[in-house]
Amino acid sequence: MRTRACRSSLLTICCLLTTFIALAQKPAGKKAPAVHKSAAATHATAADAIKFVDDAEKRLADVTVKSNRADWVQATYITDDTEAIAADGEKEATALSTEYALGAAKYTGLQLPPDVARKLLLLRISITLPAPTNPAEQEELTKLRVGLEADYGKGKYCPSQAAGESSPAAANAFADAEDKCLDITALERLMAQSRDPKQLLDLWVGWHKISPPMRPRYARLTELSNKGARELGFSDVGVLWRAGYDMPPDQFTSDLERLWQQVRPLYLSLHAYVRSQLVKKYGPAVVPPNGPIPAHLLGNMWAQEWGNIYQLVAPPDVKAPYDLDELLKAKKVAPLDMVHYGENFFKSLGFSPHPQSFWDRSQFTKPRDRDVVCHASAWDIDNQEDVRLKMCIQVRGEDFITVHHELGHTFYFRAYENQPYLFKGGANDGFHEAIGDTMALSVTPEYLHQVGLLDQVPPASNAAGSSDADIAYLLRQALDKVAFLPFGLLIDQWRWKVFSGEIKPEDYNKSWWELRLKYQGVSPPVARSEADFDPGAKYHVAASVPYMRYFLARIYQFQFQRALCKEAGVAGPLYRCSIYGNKAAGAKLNKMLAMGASKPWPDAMEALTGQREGDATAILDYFAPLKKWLDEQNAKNNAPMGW
Ligand code: X8Z
Ligand code: ZN
Repeated sequence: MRTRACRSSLLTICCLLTTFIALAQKPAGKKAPAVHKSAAATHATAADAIKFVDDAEKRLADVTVKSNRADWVQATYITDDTEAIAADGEKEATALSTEYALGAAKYTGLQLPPDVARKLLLLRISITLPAPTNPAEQEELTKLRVGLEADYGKGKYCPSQAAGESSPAAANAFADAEDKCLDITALERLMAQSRDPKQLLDLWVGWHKISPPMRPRYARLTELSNKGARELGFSDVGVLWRAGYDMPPDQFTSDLERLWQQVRPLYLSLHAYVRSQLVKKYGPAVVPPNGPIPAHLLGNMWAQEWGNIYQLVAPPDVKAPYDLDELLKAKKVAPLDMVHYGENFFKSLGFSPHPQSFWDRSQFTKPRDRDVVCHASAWDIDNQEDVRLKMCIQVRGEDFITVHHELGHTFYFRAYENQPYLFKGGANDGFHEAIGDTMALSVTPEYLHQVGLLDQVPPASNAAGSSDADIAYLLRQALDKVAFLPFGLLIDQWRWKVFSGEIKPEDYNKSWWELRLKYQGVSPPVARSEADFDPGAKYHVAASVPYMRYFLARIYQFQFQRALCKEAGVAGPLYRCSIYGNKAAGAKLNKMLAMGASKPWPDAMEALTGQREGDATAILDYFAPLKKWLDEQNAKNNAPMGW
């Protein structure tokens, strides 16, 4: 039933036990409406509960398929009409889900078959933005959500002076842009390529102008969805989101802190090293040697992944093993070929190919003639065969990895297609986000050589330790994987506080930058104020897609890879392991994927890894040679740590 990965799924699957939901449903201070009449009070029987769940599965399946189709058309053709149609579909689906979420409470306290009990629990927590029961407010909320996502999709920056004094890359992009306006795809490309701090600043500021108009609507969306959450018995939407991890919400919060503390020293080493290199490049007036890194200099609009500045921070004496952007271009790989590489990877593990409809109905590249939501996503339209990918693929390494990420979702959809409707979902949402990334960890130099993209494999590490090529590869990987960790963690720290009321609308921007400073050690490149709304310039905030899933996925994917490499019998360091072509690893993975959401996530984790918890030792093992190298470099350069 998890229909859209990387979308504000109406029915995002999560899992938990009765006791956890009881703990989640303690409205703090605010009185929840009396919706929870227990079985004893209503004289409901186990047979009633079974019938209720059966009905819910049938009706929700129907209504969500309709809503998915409307959402698909809207996301791939943004107009006022498609926006209205999508909002209508979402309204109907939300109303029905709310009805079932409220109704499920009637059966608490009954002795039920475990799968029925689990489905009832899932029904109660699976609405991302619950709407109040009042139809007018339902309509208002769905219009707000769809409208905010559409605004993001339509967002553009139209520089007043086009090519003028810009770098050659910018000049080309400006020349290409028919209307001299840059959408997020073009802006991302420029942010990745430009090394001119003035131009980077201009692009950064330009994009962040799309979001101030979202601010009042975002505040209203928060108010309405909180009202919906309270009607369901949760004190706010953040508590509802945290209830989806088979443990009490507070325990989930401390578990995240445990994981963050495991990886924080690695992040600090990377941050210190990158900053010291950026000081060399831009000078201490632009990059403070002891302070936070200005957010426009890291090769990415949100400073969330830093791989695009690899060339800037790579030590001059260490040759990069390869540049995936260049390999793809040299081999004349087209966007569609990139999807075929990804699909072939899954096929090599024993997965069935995607049906023809996937190739016919997906959006792989940006249409020339209309606004679309370019942010990549994977769709399960009909809970069966009709899976799709929506991207604006550019031929570059970053998108090669994103294609694998998205296919992780679509192959997960297919793997659990025989589960009953309410169990069609990831073990938790972090699992869904981790599968494709796990596959991309197998995109090693050896793998690229095997598939004909890389002519020569760089020398492997020797007995004495890691080779230069290994360090270069690991640094490139860390700039994406490790740099992302605090970003992944902070987005929902912000939203949870917004939902709980701890952050008020008048402090939206200030608190955003406080968190970015605290966790990431980055700063806004120009002074910001409450006239800005920088969170809204990030897709997942505008579109109301929960984000903690990506932090979890960064931890899980290394655990999954460690287990799969063991299953495949691949010896040697984890970072050199590719499971490409290994059917035993594929079978083990499929076993976990096919469980869908039918069991609490620790059971799924155990099926693949033998462990029952998130464990950052796998990511630390993977990067261990790099951590040693970074610490040596930082000591040699007298690079200060922290900010
Ligand atoms: O949104 C995504 C995917 C779709 S689920 C492309 N990701 C996050 C982001 O772009 O912010 C993948 C990594 C983090
Ligand atoms: Zn995803």
